[in-house]
Amino acid sequence: MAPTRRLTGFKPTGHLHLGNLLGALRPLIAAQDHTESIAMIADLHAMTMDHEPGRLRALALEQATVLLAAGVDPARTPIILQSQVAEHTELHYLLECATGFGEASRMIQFKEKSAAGGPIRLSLLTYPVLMAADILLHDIDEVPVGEDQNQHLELTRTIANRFNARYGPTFRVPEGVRPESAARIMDLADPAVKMGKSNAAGAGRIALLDPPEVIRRTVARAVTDELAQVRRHPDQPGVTNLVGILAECTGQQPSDPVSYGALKREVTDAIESVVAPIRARHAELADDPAHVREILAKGAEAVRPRARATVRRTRAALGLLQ
Ligand code: AQP
Repeated sequence: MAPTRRLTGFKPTGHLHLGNLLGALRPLIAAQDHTESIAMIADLHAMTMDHEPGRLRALALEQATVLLAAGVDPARTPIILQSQVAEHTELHYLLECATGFGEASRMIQFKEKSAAGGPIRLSLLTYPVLMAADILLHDIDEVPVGEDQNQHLELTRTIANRFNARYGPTFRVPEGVRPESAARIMDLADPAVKMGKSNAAGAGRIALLDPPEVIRRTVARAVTDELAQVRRHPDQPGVTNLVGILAECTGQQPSDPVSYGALKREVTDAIESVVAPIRARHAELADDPAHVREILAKGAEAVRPRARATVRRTRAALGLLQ
């Protein structure tokens, strides 16, 4: 049986953080042995909100470098830059011709982000269609999705099923899967929200390239509570998050009983032991950006034949002259 094909994407809207590592990057690396995965830096998705061109370029290269430093093996898992495989945008347009305005405007993320005010880019509305194109282009079987992406994956499935029924079998219909690790890492300064790349303050974010001193300070300032009990409990979101991070980083629960101070020291050490090798390898790789760019070019080359075939199939199904 052919190995399962998976797609995992990272949006270069900021520096990759501990949440990205534990929730997406480690599962991707672990799956390299038994899946045919593609790692995608979704730079086109990073342009749906106001963006700064130089920063986008720098972050795209940095994320590719961090993926390599963390252990993504480009020989098994092509690392691609979304914008360098032009078939993504071609299929995006073709799928727009098979998607309703109502379907796109119903997406919760669009409603939330557009409600924030300011000019709204049209690409924010059509972004889930581009995501559908990303997935359908590569004949993906499985997409690891967090809850916030469920609705977009469902839209992908709807578009694919409807297209297949209307124009003939064209797309493989993907399944959403929960990542192997159930980790949802919360912001250390505000455990009610997930750790994110573009959270305004970023005071509770651990970036994978943060120096040890910054990590120590961020954990030391992590929000806890007055209960003085080291356990996972809904009434203790801050402590639950720290215990969860410790468990994910070490595979162990904290030794019991332990003070919050001791817990934070254990968490700091555990994070440091996970990120130190990534930081060190990143420093080596960052010395040779041409090598990383070459890996991206090779990744694009590796996925292009399948992408071209999908676009050809789609164009033919829609009645475009070949
Ligand atoms: N806090 C998190 N805990 C666990 N997993 C997480 N992921 C993101 N944050 C956490 C997973 O990382 C992958 C890549 O995420 P993304 O680049 O698409 O961005 P995102 O999901 O929107 O996360 P961010 O970091 O919060 O980005 P911004 O701030 O730009 O919106 C995904 O698999 C995601 O589930």
